[in-house]
Amino acid sequence: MKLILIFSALFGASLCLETFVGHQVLRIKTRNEEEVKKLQLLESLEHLALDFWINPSTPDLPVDVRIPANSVQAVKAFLESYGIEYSILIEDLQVVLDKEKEDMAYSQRDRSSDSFNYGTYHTLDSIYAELDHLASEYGHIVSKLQIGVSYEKRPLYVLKFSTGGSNRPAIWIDAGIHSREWVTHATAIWIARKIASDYGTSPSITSLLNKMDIFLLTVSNPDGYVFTHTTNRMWRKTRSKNQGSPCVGVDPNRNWDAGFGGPGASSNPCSDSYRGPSANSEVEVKSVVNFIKNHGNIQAFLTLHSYSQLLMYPYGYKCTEPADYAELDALGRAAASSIQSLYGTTFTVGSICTTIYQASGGSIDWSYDYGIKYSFAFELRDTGRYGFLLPASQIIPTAEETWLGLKKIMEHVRDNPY
Ligand code: BPX
Ligand code: ZN
Repeated sequence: MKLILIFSALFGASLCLETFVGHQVLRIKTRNEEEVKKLQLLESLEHLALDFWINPSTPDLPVDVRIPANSVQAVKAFLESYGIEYSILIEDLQVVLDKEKEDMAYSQRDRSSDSFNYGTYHTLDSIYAELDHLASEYGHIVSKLQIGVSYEKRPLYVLKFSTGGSNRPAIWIDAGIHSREWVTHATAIWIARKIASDYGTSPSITSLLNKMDIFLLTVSNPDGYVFTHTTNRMWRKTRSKNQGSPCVGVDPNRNWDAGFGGPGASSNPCSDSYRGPSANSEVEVKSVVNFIKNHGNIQAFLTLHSYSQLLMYPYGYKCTEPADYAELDALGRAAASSIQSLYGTTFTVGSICTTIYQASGGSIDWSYDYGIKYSFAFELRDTGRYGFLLPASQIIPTAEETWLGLKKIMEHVRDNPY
């Protein structure tokens, strides 16, 4: 009997979940290049197993890092020995994760109706079921397409919003390319319902959809997303096997054919920013590239990440301004002020390289160089209080404000065909 109990305790479903007991998230403020260099040295110490939520790049930007329990003392001693300032963002990550799980369980049990709760986080199956609900409830404008299958053979579904015409100019929106950025999937599905229900009532969306189509990929990295639910909430990459390495996965936002292999991506399969063996090696990336190329008339490419509250345009693989800098910057600022108008949330606007850090192989650099002028990346809430573990109570406010920013960009695209 005892043996059975121990057995089921060891192999029970809940124990497959990686724990983060005693993991701390620190915010480190660097004051000069020298201190940034020290953090980059810290990052290279693999035995510490640090997870940089924000990578060290310039002294202006604070760095957030998750530290496993048994590295916490060493990291603090390191920082203190160099006089580098830090504060504790999260005392014990597992406490925050337990709260998130409890919230999810609570909002899913005993539902008075079986309608989708937009104010909570969902599993992949639940999101996929809601895509079908939307396509049947709004059959006159919403349809579901499959653009490919993931590495682990899950379908990649895109919702198409269209009022007719053949191959109209279109807007692309994706979310969840990084699986741990849960508020992006939640925002995308909220936006799906918003687009569908606003058609015919909102003049702005009605005129947009009378002229253009919208394509929305709510879960760009379904294998990673499932893994964040079953095994490791902090998973970012795809789940593909890497030849000659025990480490799994490629950073799908370093895998696009734009400055591939350049600075701001890793060649180490164990890194969270591993670029992969070649551009488009990840089927999740290749499927989007094929779709965009086959479509032939995509006018905007908008991608949702979290966190940091940024609205960025190219480039990331280099630090020079794009040809359309003036227009993109002005439009980005207009979108940021629309976002701010609702709840006061402030977004910083600029190129990837000047705003967050140099990063090669990113999706919007590829889309821009491919000829899609209106290419933007959003980094949604927050600025680090909860980071990737944004409380579910902030999903709807986040979606509402993000929608205002997206709408501002989409209206500009509608009115400025090129
Ligand atoms: C976003 C778009 C293009 C290039 C880089 C980014 C930043 C993004 C990344 O490293 O891919 C940051 C993030 O969303 O993954 C995580 N974060 O900083 O919170
Ligand atoms: Zn991301």
